[in-house]
Amino acid sequence: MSPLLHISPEVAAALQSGMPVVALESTIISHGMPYPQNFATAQALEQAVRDHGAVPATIAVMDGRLKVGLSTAETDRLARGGQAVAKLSRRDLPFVLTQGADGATTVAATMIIAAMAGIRFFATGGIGGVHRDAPTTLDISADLQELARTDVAVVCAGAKAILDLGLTLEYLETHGVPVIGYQTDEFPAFYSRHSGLPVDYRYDTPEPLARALKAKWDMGLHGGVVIANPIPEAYDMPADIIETAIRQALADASAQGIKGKKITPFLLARIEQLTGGDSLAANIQLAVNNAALAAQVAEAYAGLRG
Ligand code: PSU
Ligand code: MN
Repeated sequence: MSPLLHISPEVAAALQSGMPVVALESTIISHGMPYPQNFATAQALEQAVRDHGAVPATIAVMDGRLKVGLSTAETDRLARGGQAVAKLSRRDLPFVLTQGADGATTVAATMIIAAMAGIRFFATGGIGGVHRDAPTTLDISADLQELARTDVAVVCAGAKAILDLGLTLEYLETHGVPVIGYQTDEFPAFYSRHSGLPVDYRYDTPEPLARALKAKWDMGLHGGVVIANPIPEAYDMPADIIETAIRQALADASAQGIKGKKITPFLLARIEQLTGGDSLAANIQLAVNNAALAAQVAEAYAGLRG
């Protein structure tokens, strides 16, 4: 194990004994939601993992340390810090590390640190993807390249509908990243259950899915997997309402010249305002739902190895 890693005693013990462990990211805390809902959500995600028989490992950089498993005080620091905390992707990790600073890890950076610790399952809200204006801006999330190379399965509610979902799926196909629908044939669109776009494979229970993942990695087919888990029915947002809010938010971002890594946090916050908080409630519920599923798949996978 890398000496750069600082693994909490609880997570270290779980890894040692082969118990299922689920990684959780920290950008969703610092950049994806406002305080204090972000703190409450971080706690709820950990609880959902525990309720389904696995150990949560929230990942971040704190004081220049790669942390796997955060204390309540550390989670609170990232939650209160909000946009002032650095947002870290693959390119940023060595610099924040050696500067002794704090940083919230995106899907890409969380996958890297999870893999270093030997954690194969990770739950979040939605992965980054190909932005709608990518043909001119080339804005494609580094999450997709990470999925192409790092051996972690990411449970998400699809990709945020602020993206071009069709192009995101094309990109994943090119890079050999399987997209699995959990109890669905359709790639979910984060705030809503439907996109009209097909997934590659559908599974309805954790165990056969865990076996397929084991076969992939046993074959030496490196890289991640997207496990797409639709938002629970009760929180599914009508596609026209969310699409109207997204278009407005995108127009506002463009008018204000927001670009690069600031765009995703800007859009999430703007959509929350435009939907009167409904999108935030949906985001929290879908993330908790993903944490629960990741724990179940991690448990099934641990059972195969055991
Ligand atoms: N999903 C959420 N909220 C978020 C994100 C995902 O529900 O805030 C974050 C993730 O950390 C993801 C990042 O990796 O947005 C993508 O940012 P970008 O588009 O700049 O790559
Ligand atoms: Mn980007």
